[in-house]
Amino acid sequence: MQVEADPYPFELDLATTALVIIDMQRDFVEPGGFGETLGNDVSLLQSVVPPLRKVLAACRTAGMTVIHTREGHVPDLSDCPPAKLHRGAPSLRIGDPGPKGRILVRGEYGHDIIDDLAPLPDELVIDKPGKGSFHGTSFGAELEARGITRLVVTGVTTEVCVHTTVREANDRGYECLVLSDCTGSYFPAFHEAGLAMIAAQGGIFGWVAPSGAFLSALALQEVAS
Ligand code: TIU
Repeated sequence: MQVEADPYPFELDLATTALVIIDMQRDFVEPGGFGETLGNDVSLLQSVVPPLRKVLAACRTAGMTVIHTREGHVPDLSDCPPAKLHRGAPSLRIGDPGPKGRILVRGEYGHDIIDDLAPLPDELVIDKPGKGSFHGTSFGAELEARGITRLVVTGVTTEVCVHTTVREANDRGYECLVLSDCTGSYFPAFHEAGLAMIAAQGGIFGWVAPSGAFLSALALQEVAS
């Protein structure tokens, strides 16, 4: 089965494909978290939630591997490079107390994934200190252990953690399909440009498709099997 995608159809093989949901945490998509401390309008990310809920439900029904990631740091911030901690002039820094707990710290309410997309107990959650999902994590080893070679990538933000993860994955030999309406940015122009960069040059980093195209292929796959 194939997903109609840019720049050409993406081969769908459920046994070797994982749905990856990047950083759908309160810290990024709700007020009072890390995203807002950086000066962003977090309401811009809300449009990602309904289509991503549908995709998550469909992937669970199809029995696909589902992996969630969370960006954040251990409570003593020993895994937060000073360069990240001191960057810019946010209203609150990583580790400062905020309305949803300490900003971007593991175990805090704000650090966790939003209720609408809460992981099931058997789904893998990768805690990552950086923007990419491979750096400083067991993500690569977990994919290898499961025989996963293809990633359907969703989450936030398109040009930061989604892009970094797709670039890291692409260099490691993974085939990545990014779902355009299941990713989002605080900067709509960056979202559009970020998606265009992935599919340009014959798919230099991977493929891009709307979730509808992915869901159609998934439904056909289930009928066929
Ligand atoms: N600031 C921003 O756009 N994103 C991040 O800091 N992290 C993620 O993208 N998850």
